[in-house]
Amino acid sequence: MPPLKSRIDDLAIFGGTPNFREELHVGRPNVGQREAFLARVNDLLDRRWLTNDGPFLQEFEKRISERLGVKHCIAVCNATVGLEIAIKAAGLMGEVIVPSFTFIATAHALEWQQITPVFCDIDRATHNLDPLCVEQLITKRTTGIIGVHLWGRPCDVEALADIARRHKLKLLFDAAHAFACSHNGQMIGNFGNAELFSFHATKFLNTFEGGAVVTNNDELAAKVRLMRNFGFAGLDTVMSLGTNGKMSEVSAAMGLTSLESLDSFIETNRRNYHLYQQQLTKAPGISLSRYQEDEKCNYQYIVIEIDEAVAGISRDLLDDILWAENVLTRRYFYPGCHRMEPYCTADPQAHLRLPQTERLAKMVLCLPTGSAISSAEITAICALIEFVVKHAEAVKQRWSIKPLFRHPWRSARS
Ligand code: T4K
Repeated sequence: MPPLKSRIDDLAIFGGTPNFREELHVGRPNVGQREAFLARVNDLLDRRWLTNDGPFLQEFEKRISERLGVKHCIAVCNATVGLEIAIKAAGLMGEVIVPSFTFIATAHALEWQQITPVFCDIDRATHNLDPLCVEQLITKRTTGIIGVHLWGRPCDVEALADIARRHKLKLLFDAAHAFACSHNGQMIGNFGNAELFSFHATKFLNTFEGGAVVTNNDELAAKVRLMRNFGFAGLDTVMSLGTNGKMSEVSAAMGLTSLESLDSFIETNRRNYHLYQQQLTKAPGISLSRYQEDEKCNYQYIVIEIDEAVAGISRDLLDDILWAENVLTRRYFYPGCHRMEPYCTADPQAHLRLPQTERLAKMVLCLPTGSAISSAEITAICALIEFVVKHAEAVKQRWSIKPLFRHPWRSARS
């Protein structure tokens, strides 16, 4: 790493040398014990059993159920298909209330099956569904609520369950971010009618692509299991509509290997989070979203909020500055699902009822963490942010005159 910046001309955005030679990503995969994984790959090749409810898949499902204390785990090829299956199996139709401040998959999984996602505002502090807003959006067509445990921080599970019970709605949780997290001492995976995890490569526990539907409901689990495999029950009997949502053996092998390193992945994330927490104190207007540490957390997202009025710099300019330094920060989940197709055309006024979503979508930035980043790199990222905020006025002025760096995605950005 080159020495830290001392003048604003040293910033790469103005032609200086980038702070980092190699790109630092948000979502760099964690890889567990390579030898253990390769041994499993040899096993599955020797067995010539590559997919369709193989032994690794069954073991993976069992390990997850045990770890979470949940009755059923049905592993799937990715969380999006898992969500689609859970939605179908739970019998959702008409309208379903979801946050807009989430990955687009949450909304698409509904729209894909002609169910209207009704976007609901979030709580300013937790970034999760605001139960008061949920209640206001219930109509005769509403059949369910999908809460998202964003960044792995649990929704207000009790309030949502109460609303669902009173209005006879189904309650699912998109727990894509929340594997290995708990709420009131109980593991995520045990709430609502079913919950859904993602094990995509960018998640702290990965199966390359993958996910799992978990539930304590026997009937729902049986439906999901059938639907994951085209509705087949036996060699030539189809019991229901289904799709191909199966997880392959190589993914399950990666999942088992990842599970063996789970505690060390979490420990690394926890260390990184504390380092960011210690070092981001000197930049006014920059606040780190906190985890509730008396619960189990996976700490997989480092989320900062940039209050432009205090920091003197916008989230987007800070994002550009960091990219120029090879810190590939992400503006998850800008601009909110309601501002993306097909939803913005279907409901162009949705932003009017989503003030917190609109506000946060302009403030939030995710920073790199995980096992691919070192403590020294985190320290350097924090020093960079501090430097930029300290010189915010000069940086802004210089930027308005002669920007040298263009964000590679600038043309696709608003
Ligand atoms: N619900 C929620 C709340 C979700 O966040 C997600 C997924 C889902 C549902 C659906 O789950 P899946 O169907 O995907 O299982 C990434 C992930 O693709 C996506 O899984 C995740 N959420 C989302 C938050 O992040 P992108 O479009 O940002 O991915 P991409 O390709 O830009 O990669 C992110 C960064 O990671 C890049 O800097 C590159 C780096 N990377 C990525 C991959 C795949 C690597 O270094 N190595 C890799 O192998 O969506």
